[in-house]
Amino acid sequence: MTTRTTSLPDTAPSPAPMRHVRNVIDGEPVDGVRTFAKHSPIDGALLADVHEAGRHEVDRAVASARAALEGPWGRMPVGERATVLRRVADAIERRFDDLVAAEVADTGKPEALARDLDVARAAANFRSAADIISTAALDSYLTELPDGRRALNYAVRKPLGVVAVIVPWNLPLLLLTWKLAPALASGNTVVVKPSEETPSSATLLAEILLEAGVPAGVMNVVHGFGAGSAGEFLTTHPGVDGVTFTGESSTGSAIMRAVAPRVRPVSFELGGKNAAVVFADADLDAAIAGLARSTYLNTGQVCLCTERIYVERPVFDDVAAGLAEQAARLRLGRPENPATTTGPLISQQHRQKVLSYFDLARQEGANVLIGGGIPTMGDGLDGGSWIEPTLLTGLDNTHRTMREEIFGPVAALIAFDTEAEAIALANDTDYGLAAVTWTRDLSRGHRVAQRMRVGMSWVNTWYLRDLRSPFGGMGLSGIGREGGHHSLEFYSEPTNVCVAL
Ligand code: NAD
Ligand code: 6OD
Repeated sequence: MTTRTTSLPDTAPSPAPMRHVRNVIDGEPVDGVRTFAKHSPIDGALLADVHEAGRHEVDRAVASARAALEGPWGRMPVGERATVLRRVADAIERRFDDLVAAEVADTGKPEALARDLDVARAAANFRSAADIISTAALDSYLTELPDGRRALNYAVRKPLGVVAVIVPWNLPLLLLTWKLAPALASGNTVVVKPSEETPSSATLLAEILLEAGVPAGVMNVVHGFGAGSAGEFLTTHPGVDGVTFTGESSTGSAIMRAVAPRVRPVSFELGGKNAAVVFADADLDAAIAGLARSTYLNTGQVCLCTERIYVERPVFDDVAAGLAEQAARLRLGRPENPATTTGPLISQQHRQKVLSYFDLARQEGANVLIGGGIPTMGDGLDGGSWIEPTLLTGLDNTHRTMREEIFGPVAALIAFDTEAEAIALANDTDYGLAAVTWTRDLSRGHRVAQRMRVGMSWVNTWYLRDLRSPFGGMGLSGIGREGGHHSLEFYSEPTNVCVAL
């Protein structure tokens, strides 16, 4: 065990008052059938009691969404809807600090990260969806048949209907708004089921939407768990027209089974076991800094994070040493301390899972270059779910550590000798979400990036986003793409109209 506290003195804030997080149905706070406790990942303190929705509350939420769909929202002209979405973005910016506080309390992530990534993206997601729906085109054809008949074919976009939006805990507001904004832009109404670990920002967002003039019932929020709880009640509900889900691949599989009897569309953003490939000609300083970011951002709890690093043999030792040095520089600590780079894992349960992979890696023969355990934090933080940023070598693709998603601050380095071998190693996975290639040879960068069997392939950068570009995964990493017109395709039902001329 090592000690990893921030070098600056931390300021322990006075304990926040206990919060009560309720469901939001038809614009009103609604009690659940029982409550469950939400603990702080920072120090383990009890943060809130959360009202768990039962079948009855889920029924009410779906009925409220249906009524709103059939009301003015479902019939609102696109331009007007886009204006409302822009007002939501403005309202998010007005309530920026409240959203940051909610996100930081639930996740323990550094405040700067919540500001720069999570909450900033929430506003951007709404503006982007407003722009995209305002300029979205659909097919139209002038049809001329050999027998002389002529017709005008054109498609009109209708909402999918009442959409279940089920999201995880790692980037709660970013991932919720990434789905919610295009769903609303397309005229749908929604029932959101946030993660049981992060109930706060979704609840606050529902309030913000009402403030911005979105009618009650357009966004409902139900809290709870998956099987036997709100998640299952929602995905099996006959009034739900489609499910958009981000989370673990095994949960995606359970949701697919839940909707199968009613043949409803699903959009899945699932797990990953993402590879980075570093060629010997890469700008090594940039590559090492990029790898540190792609491995450790958000304590490794981003679906796009790198867990497998393939390095061309001549630079293997330099990359391993450089990345271990970067990991050693990370500062674990309180979110409000500007020196903090790295927060805790989301929960004790998730830490147990990540630690079990550290044990497995050792059993499989890994060398632990840095980390591999629980840090001693002091300052009242040892009840939190802190973990050491970790780097491994000595494994190969046959080991479970290299095949299963860990979702923590850990990656393993493996050497390769040829470009073909690097591509084969990177593609040797059941997942297919994201990859990164580091090289100064841009021809090779394009060539390798295109051969990666993933939905997102970066070259000399990572997690640089254009919100219009397609986002999603192959294999165990998901079904469908989100972003720009790709999102609109999931959230809309086009109807073709054919008029004889
Ligand atoms: P999870 O699958 O455990 O939970 C996600 C959500 O699904 C939660 O709201 C949960 O309550 C709900 N849920 C769980 N079981 C359910 C069921 N049977 N029916 C309905 N709902 C159910 O995932 P998590 O642990 O919250 O998040 C981490 C996972 O999410 C990782 O695997 C990560 O890779 C993945 N993820 C993927 C992306 C992406 O874009 N591909 C983005 C973020 C996270
Ligand atoms: O940036 C995004 O739009 C996005 N969907 C990120 C997903 C990150 C996964 O944890």
